[in-house]
Amino acid sequence: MAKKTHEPSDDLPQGSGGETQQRGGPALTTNHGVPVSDNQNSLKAGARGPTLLEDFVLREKIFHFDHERIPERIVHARGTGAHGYFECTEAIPELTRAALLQTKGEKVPVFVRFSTVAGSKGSKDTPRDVRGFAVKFYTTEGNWDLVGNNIPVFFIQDAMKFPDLVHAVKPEADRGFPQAASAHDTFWDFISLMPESMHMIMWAMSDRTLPRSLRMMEGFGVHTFRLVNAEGVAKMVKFHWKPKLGIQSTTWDEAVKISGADPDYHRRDLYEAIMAGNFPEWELGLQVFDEDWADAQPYDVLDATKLIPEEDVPVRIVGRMVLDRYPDNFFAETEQVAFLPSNVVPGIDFSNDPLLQGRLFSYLDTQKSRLGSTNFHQIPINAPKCPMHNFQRDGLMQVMVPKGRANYEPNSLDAAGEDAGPRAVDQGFASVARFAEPATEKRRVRAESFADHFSQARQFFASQTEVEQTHMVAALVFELSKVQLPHVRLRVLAQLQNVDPDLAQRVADGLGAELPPALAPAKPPVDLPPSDALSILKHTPPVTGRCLGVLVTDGADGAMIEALRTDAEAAAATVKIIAAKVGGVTLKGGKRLPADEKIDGAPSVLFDAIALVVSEDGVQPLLGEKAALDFVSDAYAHCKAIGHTAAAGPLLDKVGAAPDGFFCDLAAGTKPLITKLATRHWAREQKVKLPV
Ligand code: HDE
Repeated sequence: MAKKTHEPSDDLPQGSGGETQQRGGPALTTNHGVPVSDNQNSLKAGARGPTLLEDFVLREKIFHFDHERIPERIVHARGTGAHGYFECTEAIPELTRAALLQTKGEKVPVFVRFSTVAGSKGSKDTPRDVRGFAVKFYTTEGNWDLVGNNIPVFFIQDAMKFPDLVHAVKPEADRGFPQAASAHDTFWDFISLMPESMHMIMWAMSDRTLPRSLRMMEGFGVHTFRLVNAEGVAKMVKFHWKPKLGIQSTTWDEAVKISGADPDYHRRDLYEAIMAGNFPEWELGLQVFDEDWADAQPYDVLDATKLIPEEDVPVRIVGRMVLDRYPDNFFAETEQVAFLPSNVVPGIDFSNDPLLQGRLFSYLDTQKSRLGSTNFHQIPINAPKCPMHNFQRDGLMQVMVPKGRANYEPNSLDAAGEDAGPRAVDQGFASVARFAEPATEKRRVRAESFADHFSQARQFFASQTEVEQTHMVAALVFELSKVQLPHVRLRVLAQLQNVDPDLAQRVADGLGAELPPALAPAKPPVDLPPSDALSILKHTPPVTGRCLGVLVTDGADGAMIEALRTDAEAAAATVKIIAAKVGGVTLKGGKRLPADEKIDGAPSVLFDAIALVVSEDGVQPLLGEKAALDFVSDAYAHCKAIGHTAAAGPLLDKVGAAPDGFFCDLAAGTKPLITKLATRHWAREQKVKLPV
């Protein structure tokens, strides 16, 4: 290897062709441990001759690369995850013998994966979609996987329909699009023929499917499960995750623009928060009830299209979960993590929910095909963190090396002084008798108690604020406008009639369609009392974890920028500086301030509120910069708080941003802007949108 001194002038060791030949650090080896002498050049017959088959270093490297991808998940392919811990904050031995809920203060490690449902692995983070919320608890009695969503109900009641649902929402089979979108014919065709989906559709068309951050979503186990105590007494339970940061969503227009500006918006947000030490946190809550209570309800607790209003069974908080470590390697951990709803621990059991029962089969099966081996449980992210012994042996990619010859049981090898292997234990997992179903014949039927498809859908709509209802109408109008088959649109409208005639009329008006009569419901809906827990906007989230985008120019007031930063940090929020050039600006007084982002790389959709800290001279060039004008007009249209200096006037005027209660004159102080970081001025929406 020659050390050349001609360009490039830095100190990189170079080979004879000028290629960088790095040295130092641990030895680079093949997968079999053989040290490699050259990581730049394949073995050739002469400098310009053919490459030799003998080159095992090249062949191994390329062979491994060729197989780097594994099949993506059939659904929930796009996701991101984090490590953390679960801490029991209230011991509940009277309800469950699950080890992780026996002692207040006891912690177990967790791994969480958040996901979208419909898009493939490389799709954007912010489609209108349900989010997966899957938690693996590594308990002292094995792994418990709570594989839930950010919505407490589901589209279908029976596992038999899941492949149809997923086929319908995925890109259409003939054309291969649209990607990560439900706004197309086949999805709405299916939905319009599945009245049981209407409750979930209300949630899906609400702002819940446009989360501002994965840290600001609720999570739900969806199905009814059971808790079993040491005496074998079982209660029914629904699991809830309540985010410490409250729930917040973006607007649809924002989500669309974020997709372009930063398709990794949610994973970046999670990464940045954890790396900055702002660990996301949720409380684990339970709704516990018994079978007699369940039998007295007008809906069936085994029906995954129904929820239990929190007003009827309050959510009891028993633990908290903190995500404090981002994975070291995305593939090894987030991609290879395999969740199984069938992973429960002693003290937790299933219900007869037919959707859950189907899932108990599906996930084990999918993991075997996705990860390629029955030994997928040995991958570190999937392996239990408690002792694990059994007589299962061999298989593709077995990495454990079991000792001795006891690979069967019963055996008496111990009588000969050999290791006889593990034995079943009295305290092991034992299923408790399920709900007694009097009829015992085998039947393919849907229980009549599953037939009311509309009452809770109506309750959800009625529980929303006017703003949220308007967003739902707009979402339905948007999605159905993308449906090209007129009869499908009409059938959805006919279904919506059963949810709420006013909603149906508004959607019909938005489409410019005649409202058809209601389809006959299997069971006429009833009016249920509204539930505040179902609304996002009836609750005010904290400012913690929000991000302020500060647009600065030359001549800007450095003290004001510092004050914004100090106030934001005091509220556990962050600030990003945006300027015309990423090198930054020269502040009043001559000091330089570097920028975090260049203006066209950081549109205001990426921030919770904006501040325009500009000088009179500095603002002039921005008046001719579309990205700067969009920065302001989008923040205005998305109802965000706008902090400004007097010099920002021309910028605000040029985009027609008329001052209102969410305009903050920064000369009068920086704190008022920070207090508005987590909320929006929804009244403004009427000024920038046609009514729906
Ligand atoms: Fe899933 N689901 N699902 N699902 N699901 C999968 O498993 C399936 C359902 C959920 O981050 C797959 O590992 C069936 C409900 C999440 O890795 C697959 C049925 C809920 C994740 C599968 C359902 C979920 C999945 C695809 C109906 C909310 C991502 C890859 C019977 C409670 C987990 C995989 C992760 C993933 C099947 C219904 C949530 C194909 C058959 C209801 C969060 O096995």
